[in-house]
Amino acid sequence: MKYPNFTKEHKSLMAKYLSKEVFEELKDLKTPNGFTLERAIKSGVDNPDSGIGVYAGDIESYTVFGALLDPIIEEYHGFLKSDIHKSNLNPDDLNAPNLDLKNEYIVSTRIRVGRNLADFPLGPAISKEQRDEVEKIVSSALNSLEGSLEGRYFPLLGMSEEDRLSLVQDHFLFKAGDRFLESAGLNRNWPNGRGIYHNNEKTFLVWINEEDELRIISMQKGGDIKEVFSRLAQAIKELEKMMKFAFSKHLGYITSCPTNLGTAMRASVHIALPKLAKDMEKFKAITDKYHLQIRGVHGEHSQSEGGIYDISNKRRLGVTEVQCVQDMYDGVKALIEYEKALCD
Ligand code: ADP
Ligand code: DAR
Repeated sequence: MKYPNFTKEHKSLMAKYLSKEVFEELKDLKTPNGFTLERAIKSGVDNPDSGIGVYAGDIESYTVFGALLDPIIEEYHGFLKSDIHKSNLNPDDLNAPNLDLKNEYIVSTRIRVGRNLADFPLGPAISKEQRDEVEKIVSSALNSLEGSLEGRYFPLLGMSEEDRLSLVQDHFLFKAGDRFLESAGLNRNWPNGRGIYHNNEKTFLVWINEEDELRIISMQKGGDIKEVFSRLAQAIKELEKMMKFAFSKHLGYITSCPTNLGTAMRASVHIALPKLAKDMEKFKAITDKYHLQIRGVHGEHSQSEGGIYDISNKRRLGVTEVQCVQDMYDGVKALIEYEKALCD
């Protein structure tokens, strides 16, 4: 492996921290699953517009390639090698009375976590056989759920393109063909081993083998953030009775992308802020103050439509799940108050 030919366009944290010295230290190392530095950084080398530019192939990647990943995690999350991650999924600790009882602003609420099975590699290093085994284990566990979580698993293999596009358009299913995931080896054998589970009300969903082996999702129309969080917490508790997730005391829940480590949680609302949208400087000042991220209505790398924005927590590691949701809630409360003030 040769040192990558970085250009001035390569602005990722990987390009920033992969010095020649770190490269020489790591270039010949392999994890127990045979994952190499070359595979870890391929997405960031192929896609100069990457923000992070590196994916882990297994939990061991975070120690074997620590000379590169530790400074990236420290800069992105403000989280030191010596720090310990704490988890709290108790909805009773969330202070979140409904912000929008008249449904004037919040179109929908969605809270998701990423999870990976403890006894398997992560997506970038997993084999086809292993990924198919993950699909079998997780889908059979999901199909055994009862009560409000009861539903059905739909494999992508054999799904009509019409049904797939309809699920994507309804914001229920992941899009295919992300170039960052492609370079990271996360789209290998597509669509084998991928699919979606949803309960009968389509308020509880699980993606299998997209960027992580599970994306556990609770979502519904409107702004009852606490109800969405409570459903997610209940679902995670049920699933943890049936499978063991990759976790470390230092990094929390282990994910393929370092940005999702810790809680692996993104709590978002789709919210209409037509007045504030005309003052993006003020908009961004508020989202920065409350550690929030702005995305478009079709998720990452998409644009807003009709003045509706996807607003979510940015912090995932070194904060608890309750704090992630509280970040989002408190920020959305401030955004709505400012939007109302602009209408007065
Ligand atoms: P993730 O949240 O899993 O990291 P994305 O940001 O790409 O992934 O979003 C995945 C899908 O979830 C997209 O179709 C997006 O429109 C949808 N989505 C995200 N937040 C919400 C929300 N609050 N309400 C409805 N759909 C949402
Ligand atoms: N393409 C990666 C994405 C980083 C965060 N988003 C994730 N994990 N979906 C990058 O380095 O920009």
